[in-house]
Amino acid sequence: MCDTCGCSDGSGAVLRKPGESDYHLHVSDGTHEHTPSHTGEEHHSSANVQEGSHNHGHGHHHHEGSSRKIVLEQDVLQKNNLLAERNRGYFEARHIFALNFLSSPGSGKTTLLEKIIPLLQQRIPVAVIEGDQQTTNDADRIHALGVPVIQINTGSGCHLDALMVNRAVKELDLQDNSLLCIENVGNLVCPALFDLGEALKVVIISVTEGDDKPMKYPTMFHEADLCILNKIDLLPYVEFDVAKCRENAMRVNHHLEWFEVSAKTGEGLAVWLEWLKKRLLHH
Ligand SMILES: Nc1nc2c(ncn2[C@@H]2O[C@H](COP(=O)(O)OP(=O)(O)O)[C@@H](O)[C@H]2O)c(=O)[nH]1
Ligand SMILES: [Mg+2]
Repeated sequence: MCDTCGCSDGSGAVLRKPGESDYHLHVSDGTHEHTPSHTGEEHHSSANVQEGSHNHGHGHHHHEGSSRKIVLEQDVLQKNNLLAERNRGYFEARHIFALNFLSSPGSGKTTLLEKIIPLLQQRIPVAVIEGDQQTTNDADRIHALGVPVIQINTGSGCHLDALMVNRAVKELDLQDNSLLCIENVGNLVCPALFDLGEALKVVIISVTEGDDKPMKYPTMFHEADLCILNKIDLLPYVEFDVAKCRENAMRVNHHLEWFEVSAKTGEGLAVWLEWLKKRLLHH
């Protein structure tokens, strides 16, 4: 149970592969089999938490609910962080450079991957993990490029977590000295909190979303290593102040690398790819 956002945990997620309709693997950390009573208690507690924190008429319950919520939230994130570090160690040992792509739905994560993978593939093997609540649509799009890809369907979950990535990586035949692109579930809130073991977090915003997003969702921009402003081909048609958006993003995180691109026309991609190639060399 994710008390951060109220969605279900990794145990609800399913791995799927494009073109393999029989392939269907449930993500589980095994604790359900070994400690059923404990797990049940946890779920029971979380239900109480929700009830307590929404029931403002009962002050005592509300207080009790809030304090339990903090404990559970720390527990969930701490467990995730431990597994994320294991993923990171595995990636480092095999020289796999992992990028975690984060954005609202529709900012252009998949389009960007479709554009850059054919260019990167000439230099480095690429594999992709796709995250969405339902469908293998994005994995199908990546599969068409001929690179290894696996889809994680999170069901009601609104983010990927380290366990899902850990399981997905075991199902992908990753090569040493390769690039792993992880497309997170479209959401600017919860995915920011869940370390997957990636080398870099890449946040994408598009010019149709409004230039105030870094101020409204500071955690995401604070956690990100680089920000890609996408759909700059649409700038003549929308009200979007690029300088203001960048300034807002930098205010939240002054280490943030900033790139402006159009995944549709390819404008700006060369600059970003040059930067990425340098990072790959030093990896
Ligand atoms: N005009 C324009 N449209 C884009 C661009 N990048 C993506 N799109 C469109 O935005 C929509 C969502 O893109 P998608 O890659 O599926 O977004 P995702 O949900 O973040 O993976 C699609 O209709 C894309 O064709 C871009 O640079 N310019
Ligand atoms: Mg997508």
